Amino acid sequence: MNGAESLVHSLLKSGVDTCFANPGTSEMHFVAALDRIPGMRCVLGLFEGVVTGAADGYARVTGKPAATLLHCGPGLGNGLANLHNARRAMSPIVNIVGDQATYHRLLDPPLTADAEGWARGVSGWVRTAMDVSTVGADAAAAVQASKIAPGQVATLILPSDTSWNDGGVVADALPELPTPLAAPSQIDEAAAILRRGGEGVVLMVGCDGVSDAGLALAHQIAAATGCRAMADTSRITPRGQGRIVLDRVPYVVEVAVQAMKGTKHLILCAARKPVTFFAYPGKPQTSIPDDAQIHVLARKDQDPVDALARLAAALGAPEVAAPDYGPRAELGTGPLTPESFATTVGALLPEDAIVVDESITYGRGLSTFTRASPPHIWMNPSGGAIGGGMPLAVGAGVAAGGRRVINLEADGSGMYTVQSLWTQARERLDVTTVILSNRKYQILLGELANVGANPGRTALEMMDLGNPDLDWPKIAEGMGVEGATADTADRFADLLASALKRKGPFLIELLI
Ligand SMILES: Cc1ncc(C[n+]2csc(CCOP(=O)(O)OP(=O)(O)O)c2C)c(N)n1
Repeated sequence: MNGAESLVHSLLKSGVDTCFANPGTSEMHFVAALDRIPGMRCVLGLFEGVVTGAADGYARVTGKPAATLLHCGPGLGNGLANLHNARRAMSPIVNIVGDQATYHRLLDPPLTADAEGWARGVSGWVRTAMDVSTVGADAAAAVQASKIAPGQVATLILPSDTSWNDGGVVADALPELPTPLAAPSQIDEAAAILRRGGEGVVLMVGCDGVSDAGLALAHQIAAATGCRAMADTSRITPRGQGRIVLDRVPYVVEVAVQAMKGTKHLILCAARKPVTFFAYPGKPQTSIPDDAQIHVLARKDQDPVDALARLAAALGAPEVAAPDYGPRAELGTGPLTPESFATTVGALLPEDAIVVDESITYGRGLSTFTRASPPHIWMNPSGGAIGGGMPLAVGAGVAAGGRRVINLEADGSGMYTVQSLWTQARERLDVTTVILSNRKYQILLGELANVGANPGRTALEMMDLGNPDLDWPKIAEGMGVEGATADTADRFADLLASALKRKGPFLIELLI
């Protein structure tokens, strides 16, 4: 058995059965091993940003890692932005980077780069497999590391000689490391604050706290004490009728400051104190008032659901039903507006849908108008690196098991990783993509004003995606995905209703 074969066997033994790949010469033995070993689903992405973003989307839906297969430092480099998004989402990923043979690396051939160094910025665990006999054990260790709470990227660099040499040894799965529980003092401190009353107290829940169980407990605590429960970053957000939907801190600084005004105590449960996306001249860096006290109910590496359950018990907070979000949104009619777009999505969202939201500026009505839709899950590219949405939809589509993926995608962001459509066609994924074609980097026009810059023609041209206009149905068709254009809400409703019924991918371009 060669090293590559021991790697594939060991990954399978550790429960990793899906690999998003873009291989090169140094990965040929891994690819050849896949022919001989059944059980690994291998999905080709035509750019490494698709590969890494898809592994993120897969992890978010299944809760378990997929493997990637990337080629040397430059292949890893192409995949870094979406590994960054995965790091921010705390997604478990076994990130495999093939590299130069151990003895050839010394000659500094063209594709040689500091792969370990590049990996380190996005990975919680990095190892280079240096000997064929330990590649299997390295793979098992990478899977174990990727699952350490709250989840992380584990990068295994694989020199080609450790792949092709004989002497591979298959490793058994390593046990999942237990997630530490919050200390009693953490629960006591939060309980003491909340016993004094919930006025001015914000309970901020993140990571796996944003799960059905965690959200129900946060809602229970809020109902019993009058505090405000809010959500921070998580891999996915369960939403819809019958579920608890928590507010988030808004993006725009002034709106965020207003929303968080009066906060006296901020209780963090696997969450971070909110900071603004950027600094702006003369504006605050956080929406939390300076005199607010911070309390840590659970760190990110501690179990947030357990901490919430113990806090609810300490407070004697009884179970409460989810609020009724009222009637479902109705189909939009007339011109396309953020509202008619959002109500149409809300009206048609199928039960158990997986929504990948990279709608940037046009999605501002979505959270309101999808609240009363049937239960579904929601995800965003968590690290703010645009171009995450379409790859997330690929990974979610591979993991979906019959569920529908709806990717709401701003046109500028979509162009970063547009090759995702080809993988969707090839794998026949049930992904419906809605492109929000404003032919602008709209959000940056707002940011110009926010930073106090004074734009002239050249500056404005840097935010204009027209001249030439992108023709999305043609782009999609060229990659094997059928598409159509809508310029009214009625036409959008017709197209979305029929796209959601058909098998396989479809793209709708909204001219907004
Ligand atoms: C990887 C990366 N590159 C660049 C940016 C800067 N950036 C933020 S938003 C944006 C444009 C977004 O335009 P689009 O996706 O069309 O959405 P719109 O603002 O028009 O709604 C850019 C370039 C970023 N966040 N991430």
